[in-house]
Amino acid sequence: MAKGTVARTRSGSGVAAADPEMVQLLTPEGERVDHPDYSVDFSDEEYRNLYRDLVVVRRLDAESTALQRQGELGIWASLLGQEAAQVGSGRALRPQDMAFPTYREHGVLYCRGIDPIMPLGLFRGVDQGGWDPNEFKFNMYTIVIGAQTLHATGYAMGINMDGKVGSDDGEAVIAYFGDGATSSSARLASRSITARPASASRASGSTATTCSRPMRSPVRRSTMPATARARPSLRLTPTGWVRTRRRTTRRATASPARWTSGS
Ligand SMILES: Cc1ncc(C[n+]2csc(CCOP(=O)(O)OP(=O)(O)O)c2C)c(N)n1
Repeated sequence: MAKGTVARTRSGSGVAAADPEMVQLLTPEGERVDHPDYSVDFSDEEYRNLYRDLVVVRRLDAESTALQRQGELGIWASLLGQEAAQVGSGRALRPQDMAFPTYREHGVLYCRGIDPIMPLGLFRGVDQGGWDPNEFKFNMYTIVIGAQTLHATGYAMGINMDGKVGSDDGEAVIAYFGDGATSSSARLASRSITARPASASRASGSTATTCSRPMRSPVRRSTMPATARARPSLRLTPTGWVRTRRRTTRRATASPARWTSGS
């Protein structure tokens, strides 16, 4: 801990004054700093347990990477270098809190008590992962970049409507995503929906998303399915997208009424 150094806090740009401040407990140089509300005082055993978690998830990751190299897995999304961010946030969650991972949060999965062998089925292509998200409060891995930020936002809106916030038995929601996802349309839409993007960054990006006000606009141009924008010959019907006669004239697609009617 840096002596006499106080943790930095700042409001995110464009965030209303009532919004929570970002709390930063590590300097960019990796130096621990003190904070009156967030001091950490672990016992030796707790430190040993956290360190054990780091070693275990790195070992599991190394083994899974080896399985991928041997052709046993089609692909493996390694957590190498993100162990502390995952174990730290995973162990900070209470049982009732809900986590929305990408495809790389094996350390958080481990902290939620899920058998760490379960993601191997997904990466081998034989199942979808297989754990019960409700039982473990850990959603299924999400391959579509940024999509889980919308799922987390909707979930946060739900617990907000249920009044499960601001008390000891209140629930928190955390969504993980990489820096590439920050420019995905899903992430931008979830950000525009949420009132309080109280957030923290992991080594390669994660954000805790909370929500306390409704969506501003139910349909935004940027959230239209890419297929609808790129393929005006597709039409949305109650049973899904159907292919229609390809247009020969250029039509405006800015109006939702036009691109959904297919006329
Ligand atoms: C909507 C969508 N577009 C493209 C991809 C292909 N894809 C898989 S991983 C990846 C990179 C994601 O980068 P980042 O969000 O930084 O996460 P990282 O994997 O680096 O943790 C992309 C583009 C995808 N899965 N989903």
